[in-house]
Amino acid sequence: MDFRSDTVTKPTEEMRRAMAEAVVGDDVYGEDPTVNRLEAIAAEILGKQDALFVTSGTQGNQVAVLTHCRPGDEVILEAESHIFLYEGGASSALAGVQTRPIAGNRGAMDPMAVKKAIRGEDIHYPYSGLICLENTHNKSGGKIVPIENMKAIYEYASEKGVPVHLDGARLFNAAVAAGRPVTDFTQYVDTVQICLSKGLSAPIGSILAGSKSFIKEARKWRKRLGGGLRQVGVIAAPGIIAIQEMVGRLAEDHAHARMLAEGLSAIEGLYVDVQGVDTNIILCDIKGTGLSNEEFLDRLRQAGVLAGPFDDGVIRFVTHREITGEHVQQALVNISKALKS
Ligand code: TLP
Repeated sequence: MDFRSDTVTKPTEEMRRAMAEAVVGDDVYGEDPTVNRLEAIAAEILGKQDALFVTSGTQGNQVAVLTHCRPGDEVILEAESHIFLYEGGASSALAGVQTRPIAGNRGAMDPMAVKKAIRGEDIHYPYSGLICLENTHNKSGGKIVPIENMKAIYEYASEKGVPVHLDGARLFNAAVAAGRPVTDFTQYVDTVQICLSKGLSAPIGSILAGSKSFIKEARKWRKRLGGGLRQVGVIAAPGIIAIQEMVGRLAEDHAHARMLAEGLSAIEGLYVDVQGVDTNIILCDIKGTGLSNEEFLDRLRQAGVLAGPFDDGVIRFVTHREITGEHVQQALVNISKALKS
């Protein structure tokens, strides 16, 4: 029972068949019909003019930073965002930008703090090149950043002519849990990256979407990064199934996450803010067990349950397509036993 991440989901049988049967061509020449179809479908679903198939969420975010910014620009982002914490400093290493982290609340930056952080004209200052949002917000436990929050930030940003990019690795989780179309979120950003390879279960790939001119330039950055692939329809084919057929079922993952959160919080020594579980990520405080993260994870592993370290004394559990309701029940029994022994 692997709760480490929704990235562990394997392609479905239908996806494997689609991979085998995909009609392909050389995508660097723009001649792969399957990639072209995926990009058209994704642009339409995300409410943007155009879209680009990229290898990973990290590549999508970094191509966005590279395309929006010039070296020396400043990127305003949430202090625990994936782009800031988990992309190996790529924004500095590749785009040559500096980052301006703003502390958030449940993953949401205060729009007034963002407004204040946007630089005015002064010879000493960097240009504010980009604002990055993340929804759902991973580090705060899969929280949905409210649409009104995105709107307020977008309005300030637009006034100042600063573009807004959304790391929407799990945007469909937010949309499904909020019961809102995904375009309700994307209307308040200029560009968006979504992952096909997380809860949506494709084996690989992300989409970067935005205006026609932005995607034209982004395509060039992807090429510069060595991301211009050839008969890549074989991996775009499962992406089409992911974005067209796998979104609705994310609600199951959210129900399982709730079930797991409730069960974990009933185990002595564990604490979960059950009401705070918006989507498929659970943060479990284990300090009450007196175990270190390593000891705790080791006990779970021996009991057939995998989870991931997150912070000191905090373990992350993620639900996904390969975790059923029975798995959740079984995992709870096993965890409870493992902590008693
Ligand atoms: N997140 C992974 C790890 O990198 C932490 C996970 O298991 O959650 N944005 C967000 C919000 C993400 O959570 C991730 C992956 C990415 C971007 C990067 O996607 P990939 O792994 O495709 O580069």
